[in-house]
Amino acid sequence: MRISKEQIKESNNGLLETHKEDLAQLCKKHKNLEQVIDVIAKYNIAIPSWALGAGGTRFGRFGFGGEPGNLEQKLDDVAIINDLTGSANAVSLHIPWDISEDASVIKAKADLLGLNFDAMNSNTFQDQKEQEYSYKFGSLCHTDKTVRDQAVAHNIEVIDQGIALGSKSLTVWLADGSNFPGQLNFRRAFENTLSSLKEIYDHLPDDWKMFIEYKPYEPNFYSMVIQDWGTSHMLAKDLGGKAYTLVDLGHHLPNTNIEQIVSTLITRGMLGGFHFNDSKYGDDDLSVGVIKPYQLFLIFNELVYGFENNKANNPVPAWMIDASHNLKDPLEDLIQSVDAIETAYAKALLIDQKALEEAQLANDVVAAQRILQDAFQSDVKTILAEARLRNAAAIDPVQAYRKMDVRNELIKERGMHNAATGL
Ligand code: PSV
Ligand code: MN
Repeated sequence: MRISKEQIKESNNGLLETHKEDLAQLCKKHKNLEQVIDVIAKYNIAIPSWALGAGGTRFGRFGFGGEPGNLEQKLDDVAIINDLTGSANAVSLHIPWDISEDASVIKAKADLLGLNFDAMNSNTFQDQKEQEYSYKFGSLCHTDKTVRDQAVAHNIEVIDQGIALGSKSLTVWLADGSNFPGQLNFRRAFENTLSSLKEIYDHLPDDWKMFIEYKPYEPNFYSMVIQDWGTSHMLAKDLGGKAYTLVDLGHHLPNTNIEQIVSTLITRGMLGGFHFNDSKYGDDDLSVGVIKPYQLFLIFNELVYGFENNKANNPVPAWMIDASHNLKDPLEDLIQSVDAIETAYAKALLIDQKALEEAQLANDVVAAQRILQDAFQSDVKTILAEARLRNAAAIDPVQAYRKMDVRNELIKERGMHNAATGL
């Protein structure tokens, strides 16, 4: 199904008047309001193809009616999110979960829907049916060169698929590591990983980027070969100028200061990509902003500051959601995540950076805190609504989605028992 411009207009009708009044009020309050609205209106976040169906845990998965059963239907779902929010014009594919049999058909469909292909994600953390060698003891780090070669070949295949779709980047996340002390030799695992990554990197077109994602634990619980941003940064530096670190918000030990990591990476020109999600305990993959919205705001503060003072010529990161859940309607959930990301971004854009710098230089801790908290406590709903209106999207996307009864339309179209590929 496709949402029409008329449906969106209709959903906005009852909300327009109040919105205009709110906007007029807000204009009086913030000097840089127009600029903030403009940034938010132009901002886009890639939707992960694997989050469009019901997620699961290792204990179970509860299906959801009208799930997309193939890649074409997943694109339709991303278009629904994009039409409603005006901020999700890209999809990030996980291969082989979302392999496209005929890339030209998929590309044509995406073009028609106004969607791009963001980073391609390889998968050497699961064995596939037709696969010759197992990744049980690792992939790019494996002790056996034949297994490493197979994992390298898979990544090269993913790059080739991405080229056909118009993507410009590859995200490598490795589950490689060990569950027991002594199981692997750290040094050998690192060297093997680096030389495998070099082979993949050599295949990367000049205008592509490689993002190296780190994670401290899971699925391995004693060691992960790429456990932290430092390891990722080291690997990227050894590979060359097209390799960057990717920060997944769920891939840190509890209470890690992620905003400081973000700042350091931008300072060094090494922040390539972002996976947004939220967590209470580990890599919980909860909807963005549900647990630690202040942390997300502080991360955006570093992003805003980092890109305004971008001496290292850091490219604009690939922004992606990486959440998965087993309770909510995935489309409503993704809309909520897009909303939370933009909320944090808009609040960070309201920070008076000049005043903050003055407070910092004067060591006025109280003033610095007030400046941050003033921005965090600002209500930015109207800013997001105005940005959406300018993109011909819905003022309140979740409400519009419900009013249009999208899920039931999808169930009518696809049935109750379509199961999406993915986690
Ligand atoms: C691993 O936890 C990860 O964050 C990687 O990005 C994977 O590709 C993705 O999750 C799968 O959901
Ligand atoms: Mn991730």
